[in-house]
Amino acid sequence: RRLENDLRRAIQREELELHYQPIVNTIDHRIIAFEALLRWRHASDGWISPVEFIPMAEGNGMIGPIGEWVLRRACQQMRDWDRQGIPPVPVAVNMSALQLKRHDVPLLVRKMLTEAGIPSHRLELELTETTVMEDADAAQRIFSDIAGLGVKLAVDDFGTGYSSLARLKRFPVGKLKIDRSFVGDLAEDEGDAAIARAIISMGHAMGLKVVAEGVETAEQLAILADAGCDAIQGFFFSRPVPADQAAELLRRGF
Ligand code: G
Ligand code: G
Ligand code: MN
Ligand code: NA
Repeated sequence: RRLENDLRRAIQREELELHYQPIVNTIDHRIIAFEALLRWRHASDGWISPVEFIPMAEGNGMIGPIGEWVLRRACQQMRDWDRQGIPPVPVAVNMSALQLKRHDVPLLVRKMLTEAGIPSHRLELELTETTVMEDADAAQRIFSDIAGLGVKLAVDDFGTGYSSLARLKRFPVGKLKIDRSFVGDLAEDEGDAAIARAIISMGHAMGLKVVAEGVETAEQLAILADAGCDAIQGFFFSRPVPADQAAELLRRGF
């Protein structure tokens, strides 16, 4: 397919870009991190969503080079912000299960951090619940090797998969991100509110920080604050924005 061929050339044509969405402290609304979200500006079709091209990349082997590009760009961006004297914040990068199948991923992560001169604790990797719960010993070894570097791990889209609490307890993760499907109707649906509160309590009981995604209204924010949710991400505060706008948000202290 045409798009698939174009994707192979997207990196060298410099059509890929990372946008950054703030993750803010629930209480004082200060930015505690950014999530990096990949964007593809296609020469003739315009912006194409990762929902479309990440599965394509996973199918044609491009996920390797693209994942490497994303890690490098995120680390270089942190370095650039540091050089501009902007207060340092961690950046979270999404990793798909397929990327993590490669046993040399921990080496790659370390290389990107070293190249950019960024301390490992500034980088966070978001893995979906399904990725984390993967059974294979090899996968679990890769996760613990990455965590061993000092890189933080977060479980993304939490609540949509099947979690073994025993595995979660053993897994070297520091953060749960409540999937936005539970946040959208938080103010109207008591069931969703109960699920959000349960995830927050369970996460805290396991010593984890809990972030809610997809927060769009003040009502949702108030319910999550009341439930003790640590941090908030969503259009209520900011959409994902290009790097220069993200830097501006940081400079203003938000
Ligand atoms: O902004 P939003 O439409 O960008 O993202 C859609 C989906 O694409 C989300 O599930 C997000 O996790 C995923 N995604 C965004 N950027 C990346 C990336 O760099 N790598 C991977 N594997 N997934 C990404
Ligand atoms: O799957 P993951 O959580 O990595 O992807 C984050 C996705 O959620 C991205 O597509 C991002 O653009 C989107 N997103 C972030 N905040 C909001 C929000 O407040 N509302 C909605 N509908 N989507 C959001
Ligand atoms: Mn994510
Ligand atoms: Na999510």
